[in-house]
Amino acid sequence: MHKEIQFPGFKKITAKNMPWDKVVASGHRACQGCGEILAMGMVMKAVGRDAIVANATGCMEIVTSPYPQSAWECPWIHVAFENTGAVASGIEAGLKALHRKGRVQGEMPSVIAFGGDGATADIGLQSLSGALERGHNFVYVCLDNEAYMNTGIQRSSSTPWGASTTTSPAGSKSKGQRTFKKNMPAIAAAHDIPYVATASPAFHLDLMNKVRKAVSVEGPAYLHIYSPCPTGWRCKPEQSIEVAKLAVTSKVFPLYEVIGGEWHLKKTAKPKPVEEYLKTQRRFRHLTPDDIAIIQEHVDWEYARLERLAAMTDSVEDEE
Ligand SMILES: Cc1ncc(C[n+]2csc(CCOP(=O)(O)OP(=O)(O)O)c2C)c(N)n1
Ligand code: SF4
Repeated sequence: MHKEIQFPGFKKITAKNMPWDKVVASGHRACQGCGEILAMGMVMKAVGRDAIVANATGCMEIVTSPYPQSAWECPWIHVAFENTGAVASGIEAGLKALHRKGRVQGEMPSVIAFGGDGATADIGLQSLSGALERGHNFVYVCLDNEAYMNTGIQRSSSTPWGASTTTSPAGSKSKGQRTFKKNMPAIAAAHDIPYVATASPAFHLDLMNKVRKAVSVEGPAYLHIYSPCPTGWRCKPEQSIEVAKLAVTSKVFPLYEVIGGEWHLKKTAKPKPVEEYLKTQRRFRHLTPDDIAIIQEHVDWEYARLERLAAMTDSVEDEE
């Protein structure tokens, strides 16, 4: 059902008023060209220091917090895969209680939860679903690098069809991952929460303004951020932003928002063939032209479904 959604206090980020403060400091231990750390840095730049972060197990937790060091310049807690949503809920409920009792006053900090695709779409899905359903005022960010990277490139339910991972290896009897990517943003949207969006570090202003909307909206918000992993995808570190851009322009990872049940799609004017995207990564190098045709058909089908959802709410925008 359509709901009128407000973004109180939303302040748009432009190239001119880009915040200087980093919140996630340099000197962390992420690999070169890591899309997750780029995306996480952008999210925190947009949110600012007035935040409490719950960070699930995974690459981003490991590379930013090797004891006794920390890249975090705001309150931060490490959480397990399965309870990220629950811990974020507890932080938000605790803040509300302290506020009610007068023990904290003024603006409440933003509560942000980060998880990889394994943490989000697989192991932590249950507690995330509970947190979304109970309506906690927090932002959940899925940093999607399409596998369990921290433990050595195992497939997740977010791994795309045909990708070779250590647990879906391509070989003479296998084409790699046998299932299509789980549609996690649609699962979040099905909870009827105020705000869901997909974003990419290749479109940094779009990403940061979606973050600003997510923190300003009252209630749960879910952001699904495409995050290239040169180590696991076998692509060049210096090309990870190019890969992220190609994912959007080939319709593999479309950018859209779901605001109060309305789907707003930023349409790709002249889509590139998926083959251009696939050939940037060695995890797809074994695919035959027939396999690529299967992927293209699936991408077109998914995109047409998005267009229909957006058209139902008159929200298809042409590319800028
Ligand atoms: C319940 C549970 N199972 C397995 C592990 C081991 N483990 C630690 S990190 C990780 C992979 C994380 O994958 P993802 O959430 O996609 O994050 P990424 O490392 O790719 O950023 C696994 C399986 C764990 N910590 N807890
Ligand atoms: S393995 Fe991938 S996700 Fe993890 S730090 Fe390296 S590039 Fe980033």
